[in-house]
Amino acid sequence: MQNSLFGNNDNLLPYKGEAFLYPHFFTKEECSAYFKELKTGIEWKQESIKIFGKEVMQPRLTAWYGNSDKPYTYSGLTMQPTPWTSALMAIKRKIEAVAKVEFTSALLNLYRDGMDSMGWHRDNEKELGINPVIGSVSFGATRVFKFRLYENRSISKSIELGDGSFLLMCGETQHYWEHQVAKTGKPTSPRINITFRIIK
Ligand SMILES: O=C(O)CCC(=O)C(=O)O
Ligand SMILES: [Mn+2]
Repeated sequence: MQNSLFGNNDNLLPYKGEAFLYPHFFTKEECSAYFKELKTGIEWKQESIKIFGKEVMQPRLTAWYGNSDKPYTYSGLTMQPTPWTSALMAIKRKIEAVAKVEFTSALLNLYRDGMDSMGWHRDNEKELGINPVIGSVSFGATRVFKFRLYENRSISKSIELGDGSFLLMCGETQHYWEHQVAKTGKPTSPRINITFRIIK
């Protein structure tokens, strides 16, 4: 895929996948308005997940928004997403113009401080189809986002996702690369990330 908007058309990944970063996709004004609106206007929850049969609280707050005809399955439960807010819809429209797809759903993550994180994973749920297109938007504090080769961890690549950045992942990325946002000991203010997805 070619992406020449905003002067950045380089694929971040050396092979087997495509990821494009637009560091300043949103204006300063949009960033502060969206950050405030999402922080207070979203139904944030701290969910638990099962790890080796044990219930553990996720180290961040989350929320699911999306089209009502696209329910999602989580820990064996089918859940209805919350309908899009006008801010989420405006953000979605802006990235869709570049991604050239229509997103149906979004997972929102609120990292309250540097101790909040997301472990290594791939966004490869069956509902996302063969080559998922993931549009990831960040507001607030800059955090390090790391890719590593899933098969043998032999290659890794770190990028910074700052305020107003847009990361587009597509092609075979979710087959061959996993990603994470690690904890950091540095004093870190809150960050909101939205990963837009297409549930088939
Ligand atoms: O916070 C981020 O940048 C990553 C979020 C993520 O990987 C996800 O929601 O699947
Ligand atoms: Mn992910």
